[in-house]
Amino acid sequence: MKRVVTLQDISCVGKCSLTAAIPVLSCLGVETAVIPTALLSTHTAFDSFVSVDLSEEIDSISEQLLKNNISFDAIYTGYLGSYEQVNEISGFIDSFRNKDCIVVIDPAMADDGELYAGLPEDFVEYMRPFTSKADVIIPNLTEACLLLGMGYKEPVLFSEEEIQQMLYRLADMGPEGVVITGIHFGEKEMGAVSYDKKQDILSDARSIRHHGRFLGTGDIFSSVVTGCLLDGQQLSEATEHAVHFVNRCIEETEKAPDKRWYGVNFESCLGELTGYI
Ligand code: PXL
Repeated sequence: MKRVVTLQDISCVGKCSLTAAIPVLSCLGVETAVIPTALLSTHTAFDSFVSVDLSEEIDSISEQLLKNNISFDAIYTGYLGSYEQVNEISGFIDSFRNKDCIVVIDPAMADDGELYAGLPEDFVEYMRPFTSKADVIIPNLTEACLLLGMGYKEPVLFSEEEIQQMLYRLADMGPEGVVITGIHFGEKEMGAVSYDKKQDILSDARSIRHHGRFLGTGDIFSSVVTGCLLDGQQLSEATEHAVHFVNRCIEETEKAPDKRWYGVNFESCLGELTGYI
């Protein structure tokens, strides 16, 4: 069985980051180790929250894992909330990566043209060199613009040509694989685009467009891509599965009478993941 270590926060309530990544990766048949980078009462879209930074714990945890000869088939990072966390995790990657280990970085820091609440304004300056360590990066459209130093505009206003150039430019920054999420294909469809630099393959994956904001879907998306890559799938196939699964989670949420504003009902769909591997 493949083993991934995922490094991101644990939000007590919020249906995101580790509480989404663990069940999704487990259902994809991957042993899921975790390094919680921060403990939050809720994710940062709630009106108020407390956050405890766990950066200082990462070094001693790494040391113990190394002492126990533990290695990973993938290192997957998500939301990081401080410069210290980025620095510590950068060191973690240097210590644990090897030629058989794939590094997936979701530079989760912004959406809808805005940085997440509580992050420092210049956070992208730290995220940019960090993402160059990845084999695969999975930004949403806002994060892709930030990483490239481009202005943001409504997703529907990006042309196909512009999106393609963004994929190439992000791949030039280091990663072999780039997936951009939150792409609009006209008024009725949305999904993701991917570029596999080694194989020179561009692809897209689409589902019907849902209106509204669906928090945590980026974390679910990246977890599906990581699990499918560990299953040996091509980036385009992993992206196709992630778009399909996120669409299913949104459909289930929209039908639920108790739908929660802060996250999607991925729980109802977990059983479907076994069909992806
Ligand atoms: O889903 C991304 C995410 C993860 N973790 C925390 C967040 C967010 C987005 O707002 O605040 C703590």
